[in-house]
Amino acid sequence: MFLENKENGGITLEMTFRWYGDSDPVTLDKIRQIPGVAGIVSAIYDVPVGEVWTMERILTLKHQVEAQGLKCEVIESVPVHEDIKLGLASREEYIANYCTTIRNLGKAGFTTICYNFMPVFDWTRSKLDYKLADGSTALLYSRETVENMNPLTGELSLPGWDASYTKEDMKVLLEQYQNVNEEKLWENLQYFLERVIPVAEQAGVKMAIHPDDPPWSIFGLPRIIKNKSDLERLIQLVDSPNNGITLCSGSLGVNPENQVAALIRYFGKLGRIHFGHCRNIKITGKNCFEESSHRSDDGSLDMVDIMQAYHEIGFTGPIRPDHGRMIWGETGKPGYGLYDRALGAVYLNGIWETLEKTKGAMKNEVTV
Ligand code: DNO
Repeated sequence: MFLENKENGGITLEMTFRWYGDSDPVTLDKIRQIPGVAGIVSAIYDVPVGEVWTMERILTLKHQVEAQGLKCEVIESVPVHEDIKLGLASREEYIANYCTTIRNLGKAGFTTICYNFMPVFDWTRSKLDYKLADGSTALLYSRETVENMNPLTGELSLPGWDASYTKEDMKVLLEQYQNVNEEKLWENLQYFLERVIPVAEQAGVKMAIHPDDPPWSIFGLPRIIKNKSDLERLIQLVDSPNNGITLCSGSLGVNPENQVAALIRYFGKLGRIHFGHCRNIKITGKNCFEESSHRSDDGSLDMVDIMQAYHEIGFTGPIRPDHGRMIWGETGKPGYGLYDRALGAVYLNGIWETLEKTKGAMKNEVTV
């Protein structure tokens, strides 16, 4: 998957880029021109949640990406059906389907599956086109706005979640979650992992849970992957190297108590980080933030420290730049335009190259 640079004993960064399939205005032929991007992370978007991904569909995706000279080994995401998170009897069938999908992905040569266990809503923001001082637009989370939103009246704009819920579906789903507190959600996660991790082990696939974004409860729903102790509990639920983490700096980092680089060092040394999402955010108040460019000076996170932590642990997994702002007049999927994410990839690659070369220089100093 990832090549050792034998000459200086260094590590090649496996830089990837998220692609939303044929409907994505950011096409593969554009992505392949970003310096240093070696692979794509993607998914099959039109299979309903809970159904099996067939070999045929999986191989079509893989071959389409590889035909552009890009690697295709990471899936983001195979979504987990709500019945599994709710612990309903129907979860058996959905878990069996999930296991078949893992087996199929393994057979096709996929190494990593990113997924999440957030009830109902994936990542949540209150504004998708917040204007920054330089005229670009970014995603914004304001605690006050979200607290005043009501999922039942449609006063909601959430780019990351499945917009196919009707108001009625949403009402039923939210009612079902009345019976699921955090402990129950943990139990349901454990039940799921006890069944899928052995399959992932056999299939040679690493499961990488994405932290809750933002890492606190919204709309009264339980959220359980928010900080170090949650991640620690997660990896112990089923103690297998295939049970790991997507370390998302922007999700965890909006809570200043989460020291992102320290988390990378800690879980990286345990071999449980299987995928890195690298982005910066600017904390603007308690549980309030805006998304910034990747550059350290523009946000609250020290991206050099973060990349250094990956470098120190000898990280060999895939990494991707995460959300970007909309710049240079680009329009498209909020957070997932081409330009700012491409700048992010190049910036992260630049930091890595410096770390590699500085390491070499230090070695020389010692030996001269
Ligand atoms: C947001 C993404 C998430 C992520 C899922 C993984 O930009 O990082 O939507 O893909 O949570 O299941």
